Amino acid sequence: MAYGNGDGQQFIPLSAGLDVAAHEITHGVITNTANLMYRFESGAVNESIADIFGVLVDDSSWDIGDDIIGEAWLAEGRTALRSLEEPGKFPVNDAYVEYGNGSGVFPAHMDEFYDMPIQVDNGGVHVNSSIINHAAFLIGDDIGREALGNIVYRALTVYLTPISNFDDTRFAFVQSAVDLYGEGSEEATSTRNGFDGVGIYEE
Ligand SMILES: [Ca+2]
Ligand SMILES: [Zn+2]
Repeated sequence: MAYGNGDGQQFIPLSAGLDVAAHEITHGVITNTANLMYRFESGAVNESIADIFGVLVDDSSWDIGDDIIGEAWLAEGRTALRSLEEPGKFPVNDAYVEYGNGSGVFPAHMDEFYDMPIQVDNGGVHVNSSIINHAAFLIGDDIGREALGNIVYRALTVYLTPISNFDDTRFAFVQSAVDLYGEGSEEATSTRNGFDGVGIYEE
């Protein structure tokens, strides 16, 4: 695997972040399981699952990249790349702002979805991923990281496919929670609530 060395200003060498390493290795797991197509919503789900396992492996926070930010960004108050807990803490790349609602920050709800063309970040894979990320945070905050990991891993390996969109991802996570913990379980209820919380509702 190849990681960037960073520019020494915004980033130090990216392999210094356990969450970044876990994110990249999870892409290998995804490619060999659901193989979510790396564009638009399926690509954002791919990115989100890499972030989810990033914060499950590096469980000191719900932020991605908090160990690899360089002096220049730290001085500006930029302490990580993305946050699952509070996506809107961090700005998106300047080039992406025009496709959103004007806030210029990562989205945490479908109301804030960035409508990006394929030429720009493969249709927003690193941006709209924050919506699924935040659902995962809401679930994990409720039932714990271990149960969240079990649910997401089952969804990835049993239910998600190359063309799964956000609605399909809700179905996959909820069904996995029901399979593992039961229809009336707290885990199943929390999973439904997590997706409701980001505006992805039962079809
Ligand atoms: Ca982290
Ligand atoms: Zn990635």
